[in-house]
Amino acid sequence: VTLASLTRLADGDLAMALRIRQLERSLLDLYAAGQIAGTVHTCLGQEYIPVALAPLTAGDFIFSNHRGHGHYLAHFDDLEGILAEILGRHGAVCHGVGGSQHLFREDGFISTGVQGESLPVAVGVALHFRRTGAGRAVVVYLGDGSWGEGAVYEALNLASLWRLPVVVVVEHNGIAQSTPTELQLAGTIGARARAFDIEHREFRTCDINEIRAGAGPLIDSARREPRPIVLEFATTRLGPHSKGDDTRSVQELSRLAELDWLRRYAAAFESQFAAADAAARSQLERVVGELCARPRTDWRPPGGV
Ligand SMILES: Cc1ncc(C[n+]2csc(CCOP(=O)(O)OP(=O)(O)O)c2C)c(N)n1
Ligand SMILES: [Mg+2]
Repeated sequence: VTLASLTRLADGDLAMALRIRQLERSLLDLYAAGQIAGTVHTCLGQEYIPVALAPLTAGDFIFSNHRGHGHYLAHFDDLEGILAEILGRHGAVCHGVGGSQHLFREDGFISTGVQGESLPVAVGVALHFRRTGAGRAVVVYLGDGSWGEGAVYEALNLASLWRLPVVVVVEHNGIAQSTPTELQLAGTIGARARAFDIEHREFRTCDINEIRAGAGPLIDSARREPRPIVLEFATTRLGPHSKGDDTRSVQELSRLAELDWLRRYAAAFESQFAAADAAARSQLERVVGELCARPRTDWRPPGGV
């Protein structure tokens, strides 16, 4: 991540990025309070990536991973649906049976907790889009660690060979659970993409406006030609892998906190930030309160199991 200065965001973009930040903070609190069954992986520090990409990929099909709350919220702006899903309350986007890691919307979103599973499936969907002339792309969010899965390379091969509209978004936060990337990844993701004749672009900035300007034409060309592309983001995982399981040193965590886009944005655009931050906090407080008062989901598959 570079420390280059950030440009002023549209109010809507800032609101969304802060809504994601507050959702993730609320989830860690709710987990600690025993309100969540299963697990959560938060995207603290990475919020700006899906916020930047969402308007560039409207109408496309999003494949997300275990760290997908921000992806879902940025692409569908459905705070109640995801929070109800994770809390297992009425109004949940998948009846409360998917939880944090397995979200699904027929109109364009699916996530999985299985690393490396999504890209082959996404390539199949992209083949369908290409054959039917749907004019849609698939967008696949992957972590750096998931480049250790062999299925990723079979999928890249076919996506390139068959010229499929696949936008691979790599959130390279330098770590996979507890393994630093330099201990598990030989070479670079860029070189791996190029080995399949796939264009790769790396973004080291946290500036949403700059990311959009750079990624927009590439995503359009992936959809139009069509062809696969890889967009890699150098980013920071500020929180634990999941809950309370951060293996990094205090020094490393404070170094990363210095890079936090939010902290830097707050210093640069004080009054805009203060208003948006207060609004996001009160929105989360209100929605969490409302949802915790709702009955639990009791959905069963039609016909029973
Ligand atoms: C096939 C498979 N192996 C292992 C795991 C356990 N696991 C969950 S997340 C994770 C690390 C993923 O790292 P990365 O892809 O860099 O994403 P990040 O968590 O950093 O966002 C692992 C090993 C899993 N979910 N699926
Ligand atoms: Mg990672």
